[in-house]
Amino acid sequence: MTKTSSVAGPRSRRLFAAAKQRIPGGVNSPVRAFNRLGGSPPVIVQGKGAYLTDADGRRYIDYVLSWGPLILGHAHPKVVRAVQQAATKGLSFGASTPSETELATLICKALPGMDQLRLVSSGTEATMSALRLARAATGRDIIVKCDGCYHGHADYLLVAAGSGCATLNQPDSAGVPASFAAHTISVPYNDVAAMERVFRKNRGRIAAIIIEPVAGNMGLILPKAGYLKSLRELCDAHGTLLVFDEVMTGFRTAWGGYQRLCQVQPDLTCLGKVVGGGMPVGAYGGRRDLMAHLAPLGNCYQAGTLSGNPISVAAGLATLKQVAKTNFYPQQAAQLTRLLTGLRDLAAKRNIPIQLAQSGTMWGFFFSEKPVLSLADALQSDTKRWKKFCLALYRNGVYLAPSPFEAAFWSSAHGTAEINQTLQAAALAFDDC
Ligand code: KE4
Repeated sequence: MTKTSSVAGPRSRRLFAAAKQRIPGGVNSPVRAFNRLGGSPPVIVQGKGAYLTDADGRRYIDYVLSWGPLILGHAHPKVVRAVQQAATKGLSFGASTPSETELATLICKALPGMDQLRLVSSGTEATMSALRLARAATGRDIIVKCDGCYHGHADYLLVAAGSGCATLNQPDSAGVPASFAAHTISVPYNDVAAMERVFRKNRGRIAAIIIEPVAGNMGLILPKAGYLKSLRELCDAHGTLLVFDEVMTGFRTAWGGYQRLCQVQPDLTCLGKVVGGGMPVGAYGGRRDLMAHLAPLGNCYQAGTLSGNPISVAAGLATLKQVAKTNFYPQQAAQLTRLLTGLRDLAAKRNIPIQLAQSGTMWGFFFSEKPVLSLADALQSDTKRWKKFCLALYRNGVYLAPSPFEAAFWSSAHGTAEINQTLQAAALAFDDC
């Protein structure tokens, strides 16, 4: 594909200009903006399998997959059919339905220690509700998170946050009164000593640690061996609840979530993305005694008009039934490993220092000589080289998040052809950067 000044073609540019008239920054979520790449983003008109098509008819191999949910790729026939069939029975009832119980049961059986869950409509609602529950159950106020982890945009979680906050250099958000964030403490990821210091200073006052067991919102950063187990032991020693934010990793790294791989059982788990199959679904759950604090059983209130929406639930059920098939995760992870091995070889041949990471069907990379274990490390990576590399990939038909502080994803719709095309594009991109 020839080099153009902008990634977006003329129609996309016109459409994006119109979007900016009515939608702040032209986007309904800041991560979609092209602030780090410059120019305007392709405006997407269709997704099919592993591919996106933009308004100018340009096709891209998609490794964003709607920021994680589309583990089967775009418009999977079985997911589309499930949504169509559900829609013919009505779009929303605001009442109990058989399908929401089926989805709750399927998820609870997949996550050890999850007796019950509540369905909500986004990851933000899941984490916000789980932490309110943790505060209610412990009677404590302080929440501890990690620098660069992103848990949605609840006021008190926009503290040293990753994802779009890191991308835009806004780790804390305007509009959040200091008093709202006063009970939130953030420490470096992968740093047990820092976490221990916080517990020593706040003995008996910490309601919960919330953590992404694999950090996917500052690029992809894996936990150091034993790190998550140390957090579990700290929580046990201090009567604090351990909350795994598996909105991204849940049913993405393994059936159930990363907790199945690392063998560390949190007290509460937050889910989203894959469990909705591309439709608005979040969930949070854990032990029955904890969930009993929730209204109408207890006095911890949480609600939602479209929670458990039957159309969204249909998409989630159809998706999970597909990934429940034997060998789905090992097969797809092995395919993704082929891609990363190819990328590693291409960079090595050009003496380009790159750190590649994978967890199941999610992956990431940094241009860095040294391993990246924390937000501070990620911020020191070569983001200038990342920009050139990413722009060249776009121009050669590969679609990645427009930020070095996001994870990338794989779907079962990707295969050998997409690996080969991606490596051809990457070879040109490595030569460009
Ligand atoms: P949502 O409210 O966006 O559904 O989920 C918030 C959330 C919570 N926890 C984790 C670990 C997450 O990754 C997210 C959302 N992820 C971002 C991308 N890194 C969503 C994309 C966006 O903000 O538009």
